[in-house]
Amino acid sequence: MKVVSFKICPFVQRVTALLEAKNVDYELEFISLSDKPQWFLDISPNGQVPLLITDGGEALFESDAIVEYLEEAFPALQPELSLEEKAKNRAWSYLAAKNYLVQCSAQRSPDQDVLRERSGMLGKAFDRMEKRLGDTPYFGGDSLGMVDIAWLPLLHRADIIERRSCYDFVGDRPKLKTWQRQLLRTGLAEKSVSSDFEDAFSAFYLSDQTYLGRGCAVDDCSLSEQCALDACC
Ligand SMILES: N[C@@H](CCC(=O)N[C@@H](CS)C(=O)NCC(=O)O)C(=O)O
Repeated sequence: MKVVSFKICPFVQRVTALLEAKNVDYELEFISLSDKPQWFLDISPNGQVPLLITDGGEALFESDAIVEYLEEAFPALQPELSLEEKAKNRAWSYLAAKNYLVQCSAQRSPDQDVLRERSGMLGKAFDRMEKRLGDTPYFGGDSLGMVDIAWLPLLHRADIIERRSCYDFVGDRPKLKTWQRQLLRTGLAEKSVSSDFEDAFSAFYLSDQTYLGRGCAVDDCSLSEQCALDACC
């Protein structure tokens, strides 16, 4: 099967992370979103990535629908769940997906006020998850499940931002932080993106056009020295 992709798209990463978690082989085809190829427009009802082309040639769209298809088409990550547990997991997964673009826009904030406002919106979802998380390594217990996969793109990006700009979207949410570390330890974050993902991501979100990229969001970190040298703030 083939995933039509755009390198830094979190919706795509949710799909590739699930394929990686299930050890399913797939090809990737990257397209330009500013100049979408005609073959893509011909088969994509919403004109968006991810698009999954199955081995039978069916084009599946909308990441929610694609991951549900993959969970049913290949051995389930969590086979023992009741219908009610599955419904709840979908709801917690939707909460992540609804916030992918919120996080993208927060990362692109041009100044402090905008960052504060957008980060606050993402923070509401993070607060809800912080309240829900228990003491197990993964959302649903001791093994990886669909909610973990849905939240991976958010927590992976938050980690890159923290490492490269010192700004911490997760903040003072200890359970979310522990869960973030656990998910990153699985290696799925790296496996589900291309090898130059971090550079491509940083070039877009941590450029001199963004508040985070200019290194202005932190007073107390090793980057502030560089920031002062560049007089960027
Ligand atoms: N609801 C869609 C959202 C996907 C989405 O927003 N993809 C973006 C890239 S991250 C895209 O294709 N944008 C191009 C466009 O909307 O024209 C899904 O879950 O698959």
